Amino acid sequence: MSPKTRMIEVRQNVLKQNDIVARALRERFHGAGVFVVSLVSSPGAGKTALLENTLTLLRQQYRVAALVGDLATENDAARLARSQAPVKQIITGTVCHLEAAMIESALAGWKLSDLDFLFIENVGNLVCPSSYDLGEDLRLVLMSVTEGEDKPLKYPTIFNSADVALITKIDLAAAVEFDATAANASIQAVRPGMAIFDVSAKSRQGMEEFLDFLRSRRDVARAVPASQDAGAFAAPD
Ligand SMILES: Nc1nc2c(ncn2[C@@H]2O[C@H](COP(=O)(O)OP(=O)(O)O)[C@@H](O)[C@H]2O)c(=O)[nH]1
Ligand SMILES: [Mg+2]
Repeated sequence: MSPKTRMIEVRQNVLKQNDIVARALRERFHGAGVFVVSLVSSPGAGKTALLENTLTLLRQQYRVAALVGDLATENDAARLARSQAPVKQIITGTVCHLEAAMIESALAGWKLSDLDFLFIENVGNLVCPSSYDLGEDLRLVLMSVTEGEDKPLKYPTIFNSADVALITKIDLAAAVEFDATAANASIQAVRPGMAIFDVSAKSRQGMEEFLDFLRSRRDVARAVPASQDAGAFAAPD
């Protein structure tokens, strides 16, 4: 057996184990009636800024909480905690993505049935998080106007693993001569029909439409029996 064959086998086993934990998490989330939304993007695309706003605005009406993953520091948890929502930092050390088992451990001590929404900010990375199901109902992929319109073409896997795209920092679009038509075409080329929201965490442009979307997706998810919902995530090959 070559070392390469062995590496592939180990990777398949890790992913399989993750899928088992993720499936159990998804059933637990659904049983508790909590709608779980994860965020993936490159570092600095604006996940924490968007999430801080989301928690602050949704908290007026819903019970919300967040988990946030980074290789090091509790900086993002401190930013998110300004919303007054319960927040926990997951420190991954050298690991470039969150795994379902990390979510399971981080949830110890939290009563899920006390929550309407749980948000999970993944480690900033456009490659590693794509293969790991976290049991979430909805995965958002963020792409900021400063990153280049062709990012979806360069990193198709992460866009394929997500349900919805958000174009962030839209307040900076004119300053960086952002080409919205090209960006939308890149996303649609990789994932035809994908819903796209333009948002700014600074000006809050687009936030209400985005929050309305989250509310309606939660209402729809809660109307579906748990048995029909399990295994919604399709990890890319
Ligand atoms: N102008 C502008 N800056 C933003 C926006 N969202 C985030 N930023 C800035 O972009 C940087 C990275 O944001 P952060 O939320 O930490 O990104 P993350 O690494 O994806 O969590 C910070 O300096 C933010 O203040 C936005 O909507 N508009
Ligand atoms: Mg962050």
